[in-house]
Amino acid sequence: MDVLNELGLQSENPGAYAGEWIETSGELLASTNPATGTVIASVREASAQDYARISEAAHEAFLRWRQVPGPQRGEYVRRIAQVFREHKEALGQLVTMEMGKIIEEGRGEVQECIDIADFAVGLSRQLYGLTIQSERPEHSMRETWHPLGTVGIISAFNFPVAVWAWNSMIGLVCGDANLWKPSRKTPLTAIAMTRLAASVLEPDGYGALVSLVIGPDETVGSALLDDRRVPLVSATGSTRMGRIVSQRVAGRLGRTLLELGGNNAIIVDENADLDMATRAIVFGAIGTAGQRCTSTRRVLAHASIIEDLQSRLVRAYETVQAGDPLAPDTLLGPLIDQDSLDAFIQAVTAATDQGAQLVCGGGPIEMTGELAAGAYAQPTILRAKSDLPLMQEETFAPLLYLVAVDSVDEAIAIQNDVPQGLSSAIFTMNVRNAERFVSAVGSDCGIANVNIGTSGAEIGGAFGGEKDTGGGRESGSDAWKLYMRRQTSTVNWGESLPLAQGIKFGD
Ligand code: UN1
Repeated sequence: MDVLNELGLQSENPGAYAGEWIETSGELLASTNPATGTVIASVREASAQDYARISEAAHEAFLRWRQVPGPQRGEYVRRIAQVFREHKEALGQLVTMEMGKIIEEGRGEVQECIDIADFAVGLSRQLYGLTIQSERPEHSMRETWHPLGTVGIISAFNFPVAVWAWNSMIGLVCGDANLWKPSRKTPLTAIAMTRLAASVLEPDGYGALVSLVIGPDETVGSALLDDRRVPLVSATGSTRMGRIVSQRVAGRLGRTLLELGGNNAIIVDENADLDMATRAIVFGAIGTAGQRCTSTRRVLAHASIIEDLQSRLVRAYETVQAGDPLAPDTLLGPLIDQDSLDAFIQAVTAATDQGAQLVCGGGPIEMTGELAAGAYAQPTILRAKSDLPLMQEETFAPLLYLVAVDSVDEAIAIQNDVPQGLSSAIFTMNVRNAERFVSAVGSDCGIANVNIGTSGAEIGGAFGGEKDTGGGRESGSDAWKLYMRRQTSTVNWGESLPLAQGIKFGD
């Protein structure tokens, strides 16, 4: 296949890199295309012994890299972005083949990697600290930021390349090494990205800065969590996984950056632009087949417009074409696997048992021919009351709850009344309601948008959320600070030794 050739993938690939590709000693893992069920290629997984070697190499590379000036580190990242640009189309296709999102979103995900790399290049000339007024004469005080060490990156299947790039491109300019443990459902995209980044770093002996380890949670995942050479573990995935990561890493007083489940709502006010709201809801609920952590799961609509909104949504849902995610007209690809489809069907059954009304969808889509093996879910809308127990949970599928509300205050209260706190949005033309939504008494989420949906954030902002979403912030803004260690230095350039707080000690 051309895409595999272009990206240097073989039919069997080593599942670990640490400055060189490692002859891994684990099991053979087949990566399948979720749309067709066919094997794309295989990966020889890493073992716990392989892990020790990779961590060692990453640490050794870090010790050298931290001495390279920031802007020079940025120059490497600039060249990495260039390599991503050159292979954007092939990478986008590989993301689609291995993960199942439609090609437009596959390309968009690669663009997100390019964007964060460009952002990181600019950052490499900044990484500013502070100067602070000292209370003592002839003293200066400042705060500086230094490289941290190896950043462990645990990523999920749904964003198989972008979330790694958010962490690793920032990590690189911050002077860190990166050790990536990708989802075992998307090992080939991880190998391809590593290969491209390493093509820039390896000739100068810095390949191990983008180390990779593919293997089971119980062996290599466990070793990563307990590895004292990894001061920061950045993990994306389920809240269940995040709790384990958080507790294990905290046990050794390591730092975590968690980006876990979402249960994102769009509030539609009585005077909202319903055309815009409909489009945002359709993209948010059906895009990536509802498998983004930012996917729209709940719509809280004013009772005066809910019937109109519902019929617009149903009409739009009817036009959504399910099919081959590589085909340009397809808007809905498969779920990642049959387990996901089973969980979706169970959620629909449980929600209707709890009193929700099915508006459309609710079952699997039977595909024919090549796509018969794909686990396709019908885009589904359920009308529900705000106290539906299942609405507290995140179902990773195109399943949307539509709830009637009588005011924006009521909508905000319902929106916040879930364990998760990632993304949120309001559609309104009322400036008071818009500002209230983004105020201290409004949305309790990490992301709160006005007249924009819940998903599809730009890289420039800090990304993450509160409560069961884990509290982490990655990507843009000043998220880089988590990837560095802060140092406060007070320098005495005078000839006496005054003590702070005016203390006299023996003089
Ligand atoms: C995720 O689903 O883990 O905001 C990340 C978005 C994307 C990133 C999603 N830029 O939807």
